[in-house]
Amino acid sequence: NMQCFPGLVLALSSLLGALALLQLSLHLREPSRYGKHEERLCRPRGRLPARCAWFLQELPSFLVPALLLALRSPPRLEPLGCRLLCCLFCWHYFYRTFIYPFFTRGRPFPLQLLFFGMLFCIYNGFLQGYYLIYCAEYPNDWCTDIRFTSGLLLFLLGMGINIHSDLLLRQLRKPGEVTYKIPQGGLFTYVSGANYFGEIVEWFGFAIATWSLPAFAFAFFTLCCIGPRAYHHHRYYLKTFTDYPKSRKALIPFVF
Ligand code: NDX
Repeated sequence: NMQCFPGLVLALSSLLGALALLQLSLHLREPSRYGKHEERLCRPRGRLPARCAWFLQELPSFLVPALLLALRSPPRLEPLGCRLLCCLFCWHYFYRTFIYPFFTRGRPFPLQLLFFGMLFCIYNGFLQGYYLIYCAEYPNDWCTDIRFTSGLLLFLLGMGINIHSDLLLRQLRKPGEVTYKIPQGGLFTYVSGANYFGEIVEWFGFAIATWSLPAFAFAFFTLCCIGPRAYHHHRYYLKTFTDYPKSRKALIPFVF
């Protein structure tokens, strides 16, 4: 029977923070080599169709916490906050695993990155799920706490922006097309990385709602991982399209 080891949560969260810094130092100058930043385009070996790749990569982030939640015995019924928060996490990854991949028109994804991405999703899925189901303690009225309500609001807002922006990106291509165009509409009016902006807002909202070290570590990781990527997308657009909207920022509307 599993129980809470606070030392384990602290260790795994610190390692996640360290990975975030590693990620930042590796990718501040050079983007991760997938999507528009992959150089050797016509090398079909060592890649998987985007659909399979995103499905496999993100599946553990849904499965691991969902199983932890379902299999805990005795089931944790109190407080409501824990289950609700765990369900929010699973809800995002339900979208990312079972919906997003089936509509994506992305290029084939490098196997090597897929492997690391999967490892990451197992790690983070375990950390968030384990903490919420075995360790987190909330007062019974957590659902009315300002941290919970404001965090939840940010989470939902971020998720809305993320899903809407993913949709706008997908509509830039016809099925089978792999070319890049200038994204238009929604938050893309203001930033090149609208989908990333949404995802970052979402995970900071989640961190505030859970008020927990693992969730803040993951929000920080997300920022370090896709923040630089938004910047590289922005530079790519400026370099590729001479008519790229001049007022558009990289990640944060009107700021950066
Ligand atoms: N998966 C998170 N590091 C990552 C995969 C890679 O969910 O070892 C992080 C995630 C992983 C990474 C993951 C973790 C760190 C890893 C890294 C690989 C190496 C690295 C493991 C797990 C590592 C150490 C050593 C430190 C541990 O053809 P295409 O694909 O470009 O098409 C795109 C299309 N598109 C356009 N179409 C037409 N015209 C245009 N102008 C277009 N621009 C884009 O839209 C795609 O089909 C689609 C989206 O593309 P893009 O590039 O905007 O987003 P993408 O990066 O593919 O992310 C997709 C979604 C997005 O909503 C994003 O917010 C979310 O996933 N995401 C992505 C990455 C990480 C993450 C969320 C998170 O940290 N929460």
